[in-house]
Amino acid sequence: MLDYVGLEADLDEEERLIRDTAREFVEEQVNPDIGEHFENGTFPEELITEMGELGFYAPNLDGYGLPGVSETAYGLLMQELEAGDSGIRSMASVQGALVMYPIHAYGSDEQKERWLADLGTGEKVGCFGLTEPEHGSNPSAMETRAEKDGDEYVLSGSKTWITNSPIADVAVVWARDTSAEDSPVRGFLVETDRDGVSTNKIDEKLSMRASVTGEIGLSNVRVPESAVLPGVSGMKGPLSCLTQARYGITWGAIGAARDCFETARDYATDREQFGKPIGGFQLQQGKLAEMATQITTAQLLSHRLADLKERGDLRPQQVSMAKYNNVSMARDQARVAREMLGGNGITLDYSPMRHLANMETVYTYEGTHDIHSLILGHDLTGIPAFE
Ligand code: TGC
Ligand code: FAD
Repeated sequence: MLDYVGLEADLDEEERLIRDTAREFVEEQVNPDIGEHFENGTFPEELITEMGELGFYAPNLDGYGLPGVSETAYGLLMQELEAGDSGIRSMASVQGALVMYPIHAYGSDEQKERWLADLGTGEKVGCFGLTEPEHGSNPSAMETRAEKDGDEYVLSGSKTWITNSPIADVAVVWARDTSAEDSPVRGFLVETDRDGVSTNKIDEKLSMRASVTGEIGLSNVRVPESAVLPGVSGMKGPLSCLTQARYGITWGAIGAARDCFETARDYATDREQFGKPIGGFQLQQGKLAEMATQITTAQLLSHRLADLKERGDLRPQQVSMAKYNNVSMARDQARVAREMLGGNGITLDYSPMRHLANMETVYTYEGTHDIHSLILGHDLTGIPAFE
């Protein structure tokens, strides 16, 4: 596997073990059927608990049966999962970074006891409801409301584009608490079988097909006060979860790009035209050289982020830079790999076109490429472009 500057040498034993476990899981359990799932628009749901048993959900957190592995190990895990398919990495990202993380960081002891172990094993599935039909890039304009009524809250509104909502047991729903001054955004743990909750599936996606995406309809849904995440108030709540998930995506995108590179290199050394392997022509070598260089640069960025995160120095803007660079890189390189495979490249027999289609979503979710460029622009100039 591509490791041009020998990053492997700096990994410790646990990091290698986690990477190898995930790589073997992808080779044996994901790769054989992923094309079929992509074609059918289904997620391999039988893998949800298996991924839990293998410790793929939030292993970088500790307590409640979670091992607290290094941020490098966590990143390598995301990289290997997305080398299989972005839908598999999304499953782990949402469950770990967007559902377990907020409960771990901001939940009450009771909420942690109730949910973390079951989410960690995959016995329960969670989803993260921030985006609304009219508010995607600017979630702070959300319309979903939580109104206090005695010792309950009544939630109304709708969320859309929610990964796993149709198969989730619990949704972390972000809503404005109208009972408090200035109606701050609060997080609510909403079981999806409560009266008034609907989770319709969004069909006919042309990207991220091996992942379930849906809506969350909330029609006067009553939840007890104990469903509120007590430890956070304001947009910092959801945005801090996004930083965790975006960090994983910076690694995941490298996995998808690396799989495209490996596929293109194998194909180029095997496929003959004009009497020799196409990989012997300078044009094709140039493409492979560019691909390897871009992937290696992205690897270095994510490894650096891991060190900063490990010592508590990572800034969200640095994560934005890596999401901006690495996902765009993976999208570009998937297209180059696809073209190197000629006509075969447009089929599901090879991975690049599937990765390329997935990258359209990854480029858009967790903050679009444009939004990350504006976050960087704000950081670099001190002038916010959003206002
Ligand atoms: P702003 O006024 O800038 O900040 C409000 C408060 O939040 C803090 N903050 C952050 N904290 C941690 N991480 C971050 N990334 C943070 N960004 C901001 C900030 O310090 C402030 O704290 P405090 O204490 O001063 O109150 O917030 P804003 O509302 O103006 O945000 C602007 C903007 C555009 C950057 C933000 O809205 C944004 O990132 N928009 C993009 C929306 C987005 O990424 N949505 C993703 C939805 S979830 C998803 O796509 C999941 S897909 C998962 C999968 O399947 O893998
Ligand atoms: P918009 O915000 O309407 O943007 C449309 C275009 O305008 C984009 O190109 C954008 O970059 C551009 N734009 C917007 N604002 C500006 C600006 N100020 N300056 C310049 N250009 C701008 N959300 C969740 O909450 N939970 C999930 O689990 C989840 N999973 C998802 C899964 C999939 C498969 C997809 C496709 C999306 C998912 N999302 C999820 C939603 C995702 O985060 C949003 O799609 C994303 O934040 C963009 O919002 P939008 O689609 O409304 O686009």
